[in-house]
Amino acid sequence: MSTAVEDASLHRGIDAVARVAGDRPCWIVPGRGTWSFEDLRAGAARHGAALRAAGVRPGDRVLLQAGKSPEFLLLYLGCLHAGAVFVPLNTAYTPGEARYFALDCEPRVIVADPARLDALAPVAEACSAQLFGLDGEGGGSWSDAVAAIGDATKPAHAPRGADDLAALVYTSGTTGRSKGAMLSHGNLESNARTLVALWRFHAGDVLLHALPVYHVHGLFVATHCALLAGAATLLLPRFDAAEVLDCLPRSTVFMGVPTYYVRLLEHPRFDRQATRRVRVFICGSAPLLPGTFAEFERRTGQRILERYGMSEAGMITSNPYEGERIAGSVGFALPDVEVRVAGPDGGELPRGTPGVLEIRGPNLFQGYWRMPQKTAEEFRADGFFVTGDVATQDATGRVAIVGRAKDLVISGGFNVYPKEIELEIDALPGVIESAVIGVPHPDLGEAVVAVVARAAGAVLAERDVLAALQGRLARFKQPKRVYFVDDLPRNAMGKVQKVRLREQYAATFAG
Ligand code: MLC
Ligand code: AMP
Repeated sequence: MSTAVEDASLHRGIDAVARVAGDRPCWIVPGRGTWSFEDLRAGAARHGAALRAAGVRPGDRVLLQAGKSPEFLLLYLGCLHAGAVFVPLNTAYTPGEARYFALDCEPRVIVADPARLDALAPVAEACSAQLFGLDGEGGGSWSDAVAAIGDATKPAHAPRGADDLAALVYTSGTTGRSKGAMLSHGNLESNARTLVALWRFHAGDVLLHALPVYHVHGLFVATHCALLAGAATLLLPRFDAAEVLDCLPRSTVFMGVPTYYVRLLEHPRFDRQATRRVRVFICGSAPLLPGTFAEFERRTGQRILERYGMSEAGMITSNPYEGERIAGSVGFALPDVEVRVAGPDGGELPRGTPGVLEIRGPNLFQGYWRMPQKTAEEFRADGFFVTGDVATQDATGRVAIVGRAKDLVISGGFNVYPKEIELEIDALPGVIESAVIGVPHPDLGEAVVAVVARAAGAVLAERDVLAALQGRLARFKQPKRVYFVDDLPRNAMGKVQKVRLREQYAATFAG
């Protein structure tokens, strides 16, 4: 915690917009109702007060693993109000996985879906956290705690410096251990304001929000853009193509991962008429296939605006709002972000040569939580961060992501780190070793496949491997197929040749 001279709390920025927006709708939840910007202001203050009442002090972590709802977002805003560090967790994580995150970030408060409270009770006890429930309808003991805050209680928000932490977002690593990316108030606000200007967000917009709110895409990019523009958000609990289609005529902006666009295009109703009010469709988190981009333009007459980002930096590059949006390109560095395509020593490569993308800017995170060594390894001496994404940049500065130096699978927009799954599979009796890869999947972009070297005579079938992973790993990380081999292919250095495996199993989900 720093002694903030100047208050640079993101709460202040959002609250200033909300005060002006007043009674205008902020979140519209079909089937539940509408929350105005004034409701948001009051809610953020109440949730902040309830956090304080639960013992949360500025800089303390608050871990949330619950369904998407206005209350989820109010708790996030309450954290900003109280100066706490918000730690959102994917709802698909098992209690075992949640335990790892909790022990790592040592939250003062854990709020989780009521159905998970029994499983999480030992976790909360292990890290001396208070445990509350919050369901997708806004009910649960957390809401009771918020309701118990009297109307007369109007605490001032906690002032925060630009470098003070606002959130920890867990992102896995090549070692299989997840790292908490420390995002500051300054990181989040600068990135959001840049995007509001670049994508021309304004108070008349209606953002259709179908993304999960525990990741950078749905929580920061989508939510912050609408809030800081004073725009309304149609908040859907999850992505459902038919429901999105129903809401599009009331919307002006849509954001999604490539799978959303693939699924929308499967609907015959998805056409020019259905999309006529939407001024921009934004896509990211995983590569958008040129075929999807082209088919989208054919059907709607609009070009998807693809952008590129990551948990450690929010958004980094974007195709232009005005100007050409090109398939296979993620556009240009954001106005306040520097990018360079570099070789292994960090030296910039000639334009057109593929290399690892390195970035620097006010959006760049403060390092990995309690991992100074790991943080130092990922930064160059001049402050550039090594993304692990392989890119090219053309003469005009346009960036294309052409591969990944990091061993990562992106399935339906969720990151899966093979090492984590390999460690689980390798521990099974009868397994010599395993290699987990991503192969093309028509719906998810990539799907997780495990290739397992089985010991001679071992009786181990695909269903045994899958059954063993059940309950240990979130479902989206579990392989969609398991193949058995005698030996994994290796190069002269003895390294498993995943490229060969990806080629060999590329057609697993074809057709
Ligand atoms: C769900 N399942 C998945 C999956 N999502 N499997 C693999 N990959 C996924 N992404 C599995 C479930 O475990 C279940 O398995 C089955 O699919 C059906 O579950 P579901 O919940 O009904 O799935 P569905 O609602 O269709 O979800 C798919 C999806 C969702 C694509 C709509 O995953 C999604 O919203 N993804 C968005 C992720 C996202 O926001 N990423 C942003 C990261 S931020 P079974 O076997 O039990 O039936 C980031 C930075 C940046 O990357 O640049 O933005
Ligand atoms: P995460 O760590 O979950 O934030 O995921 C970030 C990663 O998603 C990046 O490092 C990229 O590998 C990938 N990514 C995000 N946007 C794009 C995009 N438009 N095209 C290709 N990959 C992307």
